[in-house]
Amino acid sequence: MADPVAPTSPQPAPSGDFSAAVRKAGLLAWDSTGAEVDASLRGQLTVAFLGSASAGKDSAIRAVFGIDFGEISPIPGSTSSLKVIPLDAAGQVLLVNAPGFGDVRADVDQVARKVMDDLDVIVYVVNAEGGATIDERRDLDAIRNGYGGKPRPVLVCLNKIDLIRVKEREAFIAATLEQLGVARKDCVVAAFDPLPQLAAAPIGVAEVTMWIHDQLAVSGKQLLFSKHLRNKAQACEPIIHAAAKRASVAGAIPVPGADLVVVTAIQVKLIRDIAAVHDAEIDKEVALFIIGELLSGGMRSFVRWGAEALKAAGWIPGAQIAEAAILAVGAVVAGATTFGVGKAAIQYFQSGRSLDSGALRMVFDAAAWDYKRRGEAATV
Ligand SMILES: Nc1nc2c(ncn2[C@@H]2O[C@H](COP(=O)(O)OP(=O)(O)OP(=O)(O)O)[C@@H](O)[C@H]2O)c(=O)[nH]1
Ligand SMILES: [Mg+2]
Repeated sequence: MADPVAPTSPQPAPSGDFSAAVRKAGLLAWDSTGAEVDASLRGQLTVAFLGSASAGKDSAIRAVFGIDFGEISPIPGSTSSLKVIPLDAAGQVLLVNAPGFGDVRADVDQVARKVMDDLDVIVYVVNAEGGATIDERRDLDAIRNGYGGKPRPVLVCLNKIDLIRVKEREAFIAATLEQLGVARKDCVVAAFDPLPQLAAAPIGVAEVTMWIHDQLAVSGKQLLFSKHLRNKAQACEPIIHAAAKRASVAGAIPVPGADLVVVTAIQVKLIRDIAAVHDAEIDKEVALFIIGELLSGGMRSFVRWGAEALKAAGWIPGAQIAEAAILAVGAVVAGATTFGVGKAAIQYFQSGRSLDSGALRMVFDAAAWDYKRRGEAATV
């Protein structure tokens, strides 16, 4: 067996070189990611909220998008039972609010029917109080098989869960899902408009947005969706998780000599996506400052941990040693730093674009450690 190569004596990573490398990779990524973000904001997205009377469709739309359906003019061709409203002036993003029963396409005109045929995602709201009915099962089966013959993702929301006693909830959820023939992964337990004495805030909104985001990632429409959500910070969560996952899969290592280009490109794109969700412009220099400051400035705790962990794994810049160990550490570092960059970017936009680097660093470090800890917990 070959002798393991002794790690080099611990030296701080050359942060000057590292900053320059990050900047170079960031500049490279800047131009290409701009076109990518623009492209993902084009196109058409339609999300439908279906369900029986009083199930909570309007409440769901209010909790997720922050709009009151009744106050916006529906597009012509809608009826009182099926309403279609645009979320933006160009009508790129449409919401449908309709009863679930029967073929609602039958009694609307061609425009609304076309909308129903082009649905991207369906949220089917069930009133938990009283449980699911046979009609709802039949209706849901028809919806799952597709309007216009096209099957599409259907999320079932068991709404008004606040009205079910806490100790009865789990059994109730299991029984209702069984009755509806729905897998747990395609269900969110929710209370979109809970009684204030039972829950202080809506329940399940983050899970609904996460589920829809992940479904839309297949067609590349997720950013268009996130941009219209009520809670901007929450809207960015699935984007950050997806980026961190991509970064860690890339297994690249944000220290000199490693595949910095891939991870930096993911991070630049992440910051641009977060800017788009906040409807804000982001300056190239600001984006590069955020990434550069967080990853290199002063070698703070998380980045220092990464550099030292890599050395412990036998990493020497430029050499191909203990590759598997390096990849494992590199994946954690890439995922965690990307997660941290995303959280710091949210902080930047939420604070009205104030570049307080001390505050950004605190957010970054806490998020990166948190991501690492949760990653370890998941692999135990
Ligand atoms: N306790 C409780 N009540 C809710 C919840 N969600 C909605 N409601 C109430 O249920 C009633 C119906 O809610 P809507 O959102 O109007 O339901 P809808 O599906 O749009 O109803 P229709 O358009 O009439 O079919 C309202 O009084 C809501 O306040 C919830 O999570 N918990
Ligand atoms: Mg309604």
